[in-house]
Order: sequence, then C-alpha cells, then structure tokens
Amino acid sequence: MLNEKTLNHLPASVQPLRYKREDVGRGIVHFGVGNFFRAHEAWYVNKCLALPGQAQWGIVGVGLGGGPRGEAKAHAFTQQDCLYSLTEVTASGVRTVSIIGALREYLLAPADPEAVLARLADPQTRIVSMTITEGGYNINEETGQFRLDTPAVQADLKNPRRPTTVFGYVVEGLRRRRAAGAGPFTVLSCDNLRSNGHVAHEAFVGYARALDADLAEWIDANVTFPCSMVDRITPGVDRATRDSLNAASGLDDDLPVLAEDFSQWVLEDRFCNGRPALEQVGVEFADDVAGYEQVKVRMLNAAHLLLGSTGLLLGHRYAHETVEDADLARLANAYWTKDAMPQIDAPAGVDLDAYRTRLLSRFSNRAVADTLLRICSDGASKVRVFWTDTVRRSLNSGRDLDRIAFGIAAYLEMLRGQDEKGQTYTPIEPTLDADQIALVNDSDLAAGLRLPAFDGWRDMDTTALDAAVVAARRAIRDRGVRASLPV
Ligand code: CS2
Repeated sequence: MLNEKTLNHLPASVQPLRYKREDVGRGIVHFGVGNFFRAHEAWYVNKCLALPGQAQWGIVGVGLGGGPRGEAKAHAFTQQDCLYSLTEVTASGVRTVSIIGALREYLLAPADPEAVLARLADPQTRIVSMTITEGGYNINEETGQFRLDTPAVQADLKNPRRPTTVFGYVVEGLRRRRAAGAGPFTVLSCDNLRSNGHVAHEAFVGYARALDADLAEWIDANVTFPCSMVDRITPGVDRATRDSLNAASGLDDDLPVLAEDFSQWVLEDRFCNGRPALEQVGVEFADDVAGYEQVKVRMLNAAHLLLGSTGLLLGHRYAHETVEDADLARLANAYWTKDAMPQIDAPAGVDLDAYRTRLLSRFSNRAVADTLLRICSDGASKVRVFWTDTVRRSLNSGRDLDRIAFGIAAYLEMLRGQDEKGQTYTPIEPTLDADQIALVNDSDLAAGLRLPAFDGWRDMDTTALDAAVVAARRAIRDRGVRASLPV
C-alpha cells in the first residue's frame, strides 16, 4: 500500500516526492477534496513544496459529506497518510506518474467539526481554498445574492458554533481568528464560475451579514477573495480505472488520480496573508482573470456540455468519441467560430483560434476516457454558468440562435435518459427534484424551459429562442439528432 512507509520503495518509473514529508506544514485548508483539486491545486502546491522556503504550504483537506461514502474516503486517505499518485497522460498516450504529498491531513467535518474549526482558527492557516462545484455557492441567480432561506444555511445561522456548511465553517473560523487577533486568511474559490472571487465574496460576506454585521464588516475589510481561472480535464476514477492505473504504475494506490497533461491556473494576486511561490511552478498571475475565465468557460465548458448532451443522445459515452465523430466536431467548431469567439473579449495575447484547435486535441485524449455523464453532471447549474453570457449576447445582438437553441434542446432531450439507440443511462442532476426532471417528458415541449437552469436570461424577451428550442426538440425526435444538427 502507498503510504509514508513505502515511499522509499517506489517503482523506478514513478516520480517520488522532492521534499521531506515531515517538514511540510499546514498553510492551506481546502474544502472539496475531489479529483480535480487533487490533479490541479495539489499538483501545483506539490511542486512548490520542493522549492526553498515553501514547506509551510502543505494542505489540510476537508470533506463536508459524511455517511458511508465520506467515511470510506477519509479512511482511505488516512491509511495512505494522504499520499496518492497522479497519472498525467498526453493525447498520444504518454504517461507520467508522480506521487503527490501536498495533502498533509484529511479531516471529515461531520465526524469532528471542532478539528476543522481549530485548523481554520490556527494562525498557521493562511489560505482557505475550495472546489465546491458551480452550484455550491448558494447564490440566487436572479438577484445575485446569497440565499439565506435554504435549510442548511438556516441551520447554521441558528447554531453558528457547530456549522455544517462551508459558509458556516469559514465564517466561524474567521470569527475565532478575529477574536484571537490571529488575522484573516485568503478565501480562494477554484470553481468554474464567472468572477468566482466575487461570487465567493458575496456568499461568505452574505452569510456573515445575516449572522453578525460587525463580523461581516471585518471580513469585508480584511479577507481577500481573489478570482481564479482553473483548468485541467480530470475524469472520475472507478474501480476498473483504479486497477488499470495501478497495473500500469506498479503502485498499490487506493486513491489514484488521472488527468490530461494540460493544466492552467490564472490567479489574481490578492492574498491577504501570503501565498506559495506559485509563479515559479507555472501559475499565471493576471489582473484580468475574468477575461481568462470567459474564454475557458465559454469555449471549453460550454462546448463540453453541448458535445456531452448531443453525444449521449447519439449513443456516445466518452468525450473523445464526440470529437472523433465528424458531425459533432463540426457542431463544436460551428459553435466556437459563430457563437462564442466573435463575442468573447479575450485577454491580450490569447489567440482564440489556437485555443480552439488545442481544445479539439485535448478533447480527443482517449487515455483520459472522460465520460459524458460526468461532463453533463449537474448540467442544471452548468447551463447557467457556461451558456448564459452567450445566450444573452446572442439575444441582444439579433444573431441567429440555431446552435444555442439546439444545445438547449439537446440538453433537455438528454435529461430523458435514453439515447437514439434505445439504450438508457442516468443523468446526474443533484439540484433537480423528480418533478423538475419530469418536465422534460411533458407533452408540451416548452415545459422543460421552466427549469431553473434557464433563469439567467428570463428578464429578456425569449420568444424566438423558446420557439427555436421547441422546434429543435421536435426535429431531434422526428428526424434524429444527426439530421437536426445546425451546422
Ligand atoms: C467539465 C469540466 O464538468 C464539466 O463541466 O466541462 O469539469 C472540465 O473538465 C474542467 O472544467 C476542465 O478544466
């Protein structure tokens, strides 16, 4: 088993740690220790730890979800002393395996809330980062404000010293620090959101305001919320993938992660209490992170959702199958060149056409074997984040709405859980209840447009768009996906 004892006996092809594990401190607390975080932030920090003077920046991972799954995950991390391997694979199949030791400790919040609060309050903690998903910030899309009315938030507001949400934990941690004179930490969102730092600011200060106006003011004045653009395609790892990763690496790792070789992180340099020397390990610092975010979300993520929905309906299951399908590659190119690229204000130096070509190659990476169900999971939140800007701009400019309407139609048809070959699959939609999902089976093909996914442009006149979505759904059903592609 991979752990500190076996670290000295790694297969020769595996890149070992380049620092002493026992020297690694706990400068960062991270909420949401998923595969993406383990292949992205933890990978960059792992490289930093090998640089002189950087040992303090180890990471304490926090899992908020309890139950058997949460417990099993915590157990696996503990067994392995929080070590795991990352396999990076190029589009031509070349693999590099390295051990990541940046995760110093893993805390399961429901099992020991006080341990998490103590870490947050500890002056050693200087950054609190998070990957809590696009839909995880509890923001009302129409008002842009933090929602105080959800049961979990209400429970934390009633019992703020024993929180259960990330908002409750972080704000209670900050309350303790303020009381002890320990100073603030940076709150760093690493989710795919437009202006994720501003969204995080709204969420955490919004929660604090409902609790204690003075504390909210202190947070507002002292804590920074840098925006960041994060990018690395990281598939889920099931049992079969785990076994094949271990067979290839020669390791016995219960928690291996797989990712493409590409990685990008663009950050605003606003850290109120120091930061690792990330600029030395490939992280870019920029004032205009929103520009990079726009490019990434509207080019990569939006196309992912479009290809994912359409691909599933056609019977594909993996991302690479969609770009190997000439019709779908044409669809993606049409979306990029006609809908996305003309409307994006790219930061200086970003060549959108080169970015597009690169995306096609990244999506074609077979060894990553990224599933379309993962890509479409929580589509209800992703539509809002990935498509809203493009839809609003298209409605405003009077452009043709063909591909956008088709994308929405394909997403709604995909939610029905059956492809054109009659095979069924289960879409993953954690924010939709059964009644909402049932809207996609209503005989009125416009009913699906009532889903909250589409709230982002309800203030506009959408008559033409709605009609085009209904027509595209009808065409998909009557003529099939291929004959309905708007390219
Ligand atoms: C995907 C992303 O799930 C999705 O929406 O588009 O997870 C994508 O793989 C990452 O954002 C790549 O950085």
